[in-house]
Amino acid sequence: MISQAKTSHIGSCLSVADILAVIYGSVLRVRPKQADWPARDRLIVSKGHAAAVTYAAVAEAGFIPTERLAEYARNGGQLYGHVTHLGVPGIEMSSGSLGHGLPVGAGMALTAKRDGRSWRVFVVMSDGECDEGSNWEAILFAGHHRLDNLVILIDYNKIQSLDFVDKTIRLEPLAEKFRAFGWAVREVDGHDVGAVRRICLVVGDLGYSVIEEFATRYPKQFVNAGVAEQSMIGLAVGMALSGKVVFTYSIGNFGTLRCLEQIRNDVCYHSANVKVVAIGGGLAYGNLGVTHHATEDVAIMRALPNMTVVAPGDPIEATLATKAVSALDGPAYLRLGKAGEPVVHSREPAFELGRGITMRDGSDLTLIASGGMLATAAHVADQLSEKGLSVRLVSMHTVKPLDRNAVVRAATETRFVFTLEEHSIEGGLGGAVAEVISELDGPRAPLKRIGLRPQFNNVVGDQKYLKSLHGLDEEGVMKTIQPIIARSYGLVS
Ligand SMILES: Cc1ncc(C[n+]2csc(CCOP(=O)(O)OP(=O)(O)O)c2C)c(N)n1
Repeated sequence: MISQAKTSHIGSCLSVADILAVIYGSVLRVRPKQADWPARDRLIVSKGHAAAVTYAAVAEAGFIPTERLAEYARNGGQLYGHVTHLGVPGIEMSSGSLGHGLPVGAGMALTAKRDGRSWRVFVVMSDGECDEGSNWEAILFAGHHRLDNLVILIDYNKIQSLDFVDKTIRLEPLAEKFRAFGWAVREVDGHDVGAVRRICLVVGDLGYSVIEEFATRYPKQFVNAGVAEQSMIGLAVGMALSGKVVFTYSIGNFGTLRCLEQIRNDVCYHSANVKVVAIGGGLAYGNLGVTHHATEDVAIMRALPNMTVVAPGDPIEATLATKAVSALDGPAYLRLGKAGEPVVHSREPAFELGRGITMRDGSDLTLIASGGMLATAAHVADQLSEKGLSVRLVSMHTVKPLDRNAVVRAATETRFVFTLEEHSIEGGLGGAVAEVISELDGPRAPLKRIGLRPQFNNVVGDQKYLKSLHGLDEEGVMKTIQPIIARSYGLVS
């Protein structure tokens, strides 16, 4: 089954090998010796378990030498048992987790439309893959936007992992479902290579122009969260892999945790230039409930390779951080407040990702704060100074990569280190600082992580109220810090 948005095609075949042979062999406009040729057609094999035939087609088309096929699933080779892009020219996108390819393909097709480019996007999917909700979001999106440069080829072999498709989740009438979403559908025998080829070649001949519409409706480089969060990441990756810097945003956890696996596999693994923005980090959406609290997001994003994690401390840092992640070549997670946060800096500080801002120097203790806790930390620093203590205050706006030097200096030059964050004490800023300090040789200051208890809130409250319950208001932080200092070193009477 072959489908093209407002002109898309779908076909029946028992194996995807014939389809790939046709597409790589005579449909795709590509340059095997210049795999990243910007004007190339894009092919995404979303059913990544079809890796063996995909690599064979890539080799046959001349992207890699045939001898490299011996690397397939072999120790030390690069040809994984699921389709991988790393070290394999001719592969646009790694796959293996079903349901990722089409949203990315839709993002690529959208970019081509907006930029007035003539390249086309082909996505090879499986029938079992049609069970994935992310695909239906993308099908809806592509149909709505009439992406007539996007073609899905569904290997409709009627069998999926554990049983027949009909016995798992019935897809019929599949063609009609696509048509109802605004797609044109053709059904062909997938083994009839002539028929598959004829259908693929008509793609793009329909001349439906929506370029102007896109240019006016979408501000450049932004994916509007008008699409649901799963597809949003895929679309963004598609656009980023087509050369854009793309920002996605949603509130609380929605833009990160719902599509976590897509962020890992599609954004981070591809080092795609996607900036995931959370509006309302921490308890900003307090009384909307636990579902809206972003309280583990930093820990989870921080664990992802290639991801930069930024939680600016005030509106001035937020502006600087936005510019900095925009200029960064690669993925970033920008965790913002909900607006209305107090300004802490009296003038614009020097801002560099991965470098904490020392806002005041001191030798008794260091407060290291991220996100909105910077304001509280500044007030606490004032209070402690009034008591005669010499307080160092560091705004650690970038949690990853962490400013290791600033942490080491805090732990060796001052006598106590406290981290302050509106996030679970597990795995966020406190966790990151603890990792550095615990691996230090020699004497070092004790660390206390001040943050949210790692549990779901069971009472309703706005941000201020909930923060006070967790001891994250000024009074609560003082209550935590004072006895530690007094007990251990007698600095406070
Ligand atoms: C998100 C996700 N869940 C589960 C799997 C495990 N898995 C691998 S192949 C497959 C289904 C195979 O059937 P189908 O998708 O129809 O592909 P075909 O057998 O036709 O190639 C599944 C569930 C996966 N790859 N991704």
